[in-house]
Amino acid sequence: MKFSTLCVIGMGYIGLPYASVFASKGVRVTGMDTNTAIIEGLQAGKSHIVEPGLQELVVKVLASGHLTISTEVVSADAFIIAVPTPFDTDKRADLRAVIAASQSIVPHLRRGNLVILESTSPPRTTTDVVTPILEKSGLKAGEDFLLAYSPERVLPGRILQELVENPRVIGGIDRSSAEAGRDLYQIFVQGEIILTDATTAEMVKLMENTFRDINIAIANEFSRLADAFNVDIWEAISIANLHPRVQILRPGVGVGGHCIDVDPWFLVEAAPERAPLIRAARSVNDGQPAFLAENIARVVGGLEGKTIAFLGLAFKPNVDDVRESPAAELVRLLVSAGARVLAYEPLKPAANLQGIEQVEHLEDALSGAHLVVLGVAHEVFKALDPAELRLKTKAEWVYDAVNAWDKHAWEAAGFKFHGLARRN
Ligand code: SAJ
Repeated sequence: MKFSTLCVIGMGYIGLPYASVFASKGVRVTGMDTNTAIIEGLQAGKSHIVEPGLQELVVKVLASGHLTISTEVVSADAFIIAVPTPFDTDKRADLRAVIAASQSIVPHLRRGNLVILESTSPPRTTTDVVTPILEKSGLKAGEDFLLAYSPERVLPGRILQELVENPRVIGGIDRSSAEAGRDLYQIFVQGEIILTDATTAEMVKLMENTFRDINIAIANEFSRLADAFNVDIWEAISIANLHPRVQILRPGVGVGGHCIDVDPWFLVEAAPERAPLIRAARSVNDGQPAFLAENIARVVGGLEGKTIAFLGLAFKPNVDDVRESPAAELVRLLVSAGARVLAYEPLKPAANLQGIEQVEHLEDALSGAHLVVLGVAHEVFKALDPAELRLKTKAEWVYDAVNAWDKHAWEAAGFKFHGLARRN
């Protein structure tokens, strides 16, 4: 099948990069979003997402006329739904955006069109939720139009590279839909394209992120055990990982973002009695900020009256995304334990996070601090020189929650150095 026009619904972390890459390959793309602030920014050539290479690409495809930004869905050969699927307070998938996006396609759906759902969704969403909505058009899925689920699997920070190079799974509601999906993504995907059915593709996506969540949970649990036995967890992991079939991930502040800490719940929700391990891993990872807050309090002899310079609010290193950030959760716990915390996030200097006092300059955080906590291993923080920091703060302690700093260098600069499960 040939595709010359495409409408991408949702101009977020996934939709915008995809729309831009398709446009750069000569497809006429309309990028649609309901958020007028995002649309106005994009129309003015400003990407609202910090991702290497994206701003330049957006400017280029807008200028070439291949990408048009709109608040309306338009007719096209293919539609991609790339809207958020968060969970609600009961940890159940909130599919309102997927439902609204599907409904918005109905008036524009024509015979021969292809619709792709990319948003991470609970098993059977494509067949049981999206299909009946699209069929309100009077057209029949599989007969009159094609429908597939194709999960995005790109890593924030490497999106433009991974969306081209990663293997791509396309789950059709029937074989022709999967094949049409392959024809669409072949426009730029260089990785292997694997065809399957829609529900398998939905489950594959959830299994990938759940697998990672459980692996991070065991790393976090090991860090707590190492702390109890006064073992340096980083040394222990590096030795264990010499085993040819062991690959322990990194313990840290916890798991955040909008994927790995959300997606496992979609499996729990679908069959709670069958997913005890997934639920347990979630609670270990969700509990990691509290473990660290207690650990930090112990190191400095209580937090009441202490001022902390806290470095990093993003959900992981080298991204500006602060959604569901475990570092932000740790800040809130330190505050509720009595500390004054001045948080510094160079990649998002004004994140406006509830309950968090953020400063724009590192110096403002450091000047009155008793303790410096490293919460996110951004490259800019790794590059800090302890001797230079010594001149900017009277802080007695340094606490590295993410194993990014060299203990000896900080001690040589006159700090008392502690970290997550570093031997005392
Ligand atoms: N983290 C650790 N220790 C580790 C690795 C990660 O504590 O060893 C933490 C991070 O700091 C962060 C969280 O886990 O808070 C998640 O970060 P991540 O880099 O593991 O993953 P995401 O959320 O940026 O992207 C994941 C990826 N999924 C997998 O690697 C299986 C990505 O490929 C998916 O496309 C993405 O979720 C998504 O959108 O679903």
